[in-house]
Amino acid sequence: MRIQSFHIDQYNAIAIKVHENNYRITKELLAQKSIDADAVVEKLRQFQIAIPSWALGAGGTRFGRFSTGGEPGNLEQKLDDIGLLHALTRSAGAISLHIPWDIPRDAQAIKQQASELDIVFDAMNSNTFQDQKDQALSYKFGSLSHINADVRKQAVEHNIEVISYGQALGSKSITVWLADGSSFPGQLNFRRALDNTLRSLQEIYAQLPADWQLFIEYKPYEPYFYSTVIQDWGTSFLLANELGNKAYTLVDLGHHLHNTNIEQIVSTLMYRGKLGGFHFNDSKYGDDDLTVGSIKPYQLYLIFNELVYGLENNTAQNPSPAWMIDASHNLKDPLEDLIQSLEAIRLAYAQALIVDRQGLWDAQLNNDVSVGQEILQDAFRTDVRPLLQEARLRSGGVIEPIKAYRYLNIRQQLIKERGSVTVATGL
Ligand code: LRH
Ligand code: MN
Repeated sequence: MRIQSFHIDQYNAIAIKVHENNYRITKELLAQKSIDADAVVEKLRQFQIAIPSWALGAGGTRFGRFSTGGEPGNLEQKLDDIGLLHALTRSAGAISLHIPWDIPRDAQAIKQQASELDIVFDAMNSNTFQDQKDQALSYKFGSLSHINADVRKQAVEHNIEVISYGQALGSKSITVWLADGSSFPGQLNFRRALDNTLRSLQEIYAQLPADWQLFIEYKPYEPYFYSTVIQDWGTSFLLANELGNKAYTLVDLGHHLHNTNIEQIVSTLMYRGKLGGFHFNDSKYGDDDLTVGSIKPYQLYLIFNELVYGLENNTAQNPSPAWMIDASHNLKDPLEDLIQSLEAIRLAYAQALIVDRQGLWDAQLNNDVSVGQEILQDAFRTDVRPLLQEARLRSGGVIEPIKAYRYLNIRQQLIKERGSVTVATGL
């Protein structure tokens, strides 16, 4: 299914009057604070977020999986679904592939289809946390950290193969997340595991094209429940510094122990120019991979507050981070879930863009704690949704994507085209 411009116009005709009034009011309100609403809208139009190729179907847990129907059964259909998201929101202009779940059989054809949909290829993802049926050696006891050099070699070669798939598609980065770890004290020698991991990453880094980046994703636990080799930002930061200036730390919001101050981690990584990118999602307990902003929207805003400040004061030349979603959909329609995640990320960004930076800086200089909070929460409590709607409208998208998605009966169309039993590869 492809969305045509008449579909967009048909829906916007319903919502335009109310939107124009809301945008005029918001523009005046921000002008009183000498904030140029149009400038924020332009920044929002440039802000594109990568959709994970592994999150376009109904995910599952070990307790079960409930199909959505009309799920994409191959990479071409996944690209079409991201094309639908991008047509509606004009903010999903990138895909992040996971190999081998989404091997591009015909890279040229996939690249052609993506460019027709105005989609680029963001970070590639390797997978040494599952054994593939034709695999010689198992990753049960690790991959890049494995005690057996042949297993490490197999995992290094897989990552280099993933880079070559990415080169064929025009991607410029690879994310390495390792499940490697242990579930019982005494199972692993921490030092040897970390040293093996560093030397394996150095072999991969040596094959990284000059204009590529390598993102090292950390996670405290799961699938193992006593130790994880790359457990926290400090370990990822250590490895990225050992590797060189093309290596960075990737922050998955769900990969933190309770009440971790993630916005401070973001500030610290940018302080040394080592923030590579994000896997946006939300969580209440573990790595729940829930809709972004559905549980802790204020934390997401505080993270963007550090990002906007860090990019406006980029002394360490931190590159523009990779903006990617990493979520799993067990209850909602995957496309509606992703639309809501895109909205939450862009709301937090817009709120961070309207913070009175000079006022906050002065309050901090004077240790005026109350005013500091007042300034931060004033932006968070400002309804910036008309700015996001205006950005979509100016970019040829719809004013309200979820309502348009329902109005255009997209899921029903997909079920008619693909049936109700297709299962998308991924989590
Ligand atoms: C690990 C992770 C990683 C992916 C996987 C799909 O929890 O966040 O980013 O490879 O999810
Ligand atoms: Mn992730």
